[in-house]
Amino acid sequence: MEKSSGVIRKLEKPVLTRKDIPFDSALVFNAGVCKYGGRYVMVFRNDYGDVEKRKLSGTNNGLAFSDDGINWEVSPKPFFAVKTDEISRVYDVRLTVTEGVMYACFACDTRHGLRGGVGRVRDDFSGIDIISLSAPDNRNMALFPEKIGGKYVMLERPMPVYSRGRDAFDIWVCDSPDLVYWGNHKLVAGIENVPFANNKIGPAAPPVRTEKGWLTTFHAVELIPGRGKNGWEDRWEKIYRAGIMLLDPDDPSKVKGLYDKPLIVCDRDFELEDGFRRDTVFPGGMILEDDGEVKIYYGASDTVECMASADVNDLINLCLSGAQPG
Ligand code: BMA
Repeated sequence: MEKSSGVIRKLEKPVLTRKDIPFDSALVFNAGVCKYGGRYVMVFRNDYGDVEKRKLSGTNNGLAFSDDGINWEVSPKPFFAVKTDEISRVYDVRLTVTEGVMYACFACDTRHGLRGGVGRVRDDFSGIDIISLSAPDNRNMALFPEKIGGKYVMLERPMPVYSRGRDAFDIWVCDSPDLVYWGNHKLVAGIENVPFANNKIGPAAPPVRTEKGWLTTFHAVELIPGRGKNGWEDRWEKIYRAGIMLLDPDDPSKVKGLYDKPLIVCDRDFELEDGFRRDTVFPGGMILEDDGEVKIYYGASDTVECMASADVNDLINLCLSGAQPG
């Protein structure tokens, strides 16, 4: 079986599964995580439905808190769900604390396309106030934890279906004076820069600042036509792996190094067992601790939420060992 990088240490079980959720829950995954007010805060995606019949009926997002980043207490009610005539659901939240304020980037399904949202998490955790929604289609966004050159900065993954073909998506960066008006879009990395992707790549957890630059995970998708049944659906032909790269501290459109092999793959039974979409790793949270430990939170098989850790210098060295695209 394909293995995660040797620098990665995984916990022996997921940090959150549907069994931990005090409300209707079938799949718990793709969480955003940050440190705020001395605690760890998580917003996780919760797809609910009938697990026995393998039928999903909706999505909301739950909230959880932790003192150590490993043991989580889940709030009793769903935290963030939007359903209007226009918006059918919001999901895959990534949390970033910038200048002491907690923001959330999230995906938003609408009648007129897939949009990426930026919102402010209320101080009393009563919800998220939406600040801006991107033009469609663009739903994978991750905000940097600091302004650069006086501007908010965000990684994003526009979806140029008309010109690039289905699913040929890359990682871009843009900036904004106010989190509403986004511009100055630049390409960060293309699919061709990631040897283990043939389909699409996209931002994962919000970047963390290190002495060598912005360290950031990304998701990389390999499509294997004919791979067949790998989960609940009749067909799941994609493999989602997590990669890692290092971006220039002052100009994050410049890649200082990109590790040319997968960082995290699904290689544990608890990541695969009864998985909705097996072999899917989707990181949404990354925390750099004072002692150099990096915690990476990722959805596994679109079914459970897991955590792995690594030493920050090991991750930087991996990026610099395969230094491209330059
Ligand atoms: C993407 C998103 C993610 C999901 C992934 C794999 O397109 O929908 O939420 O984890 O597919 O199913």
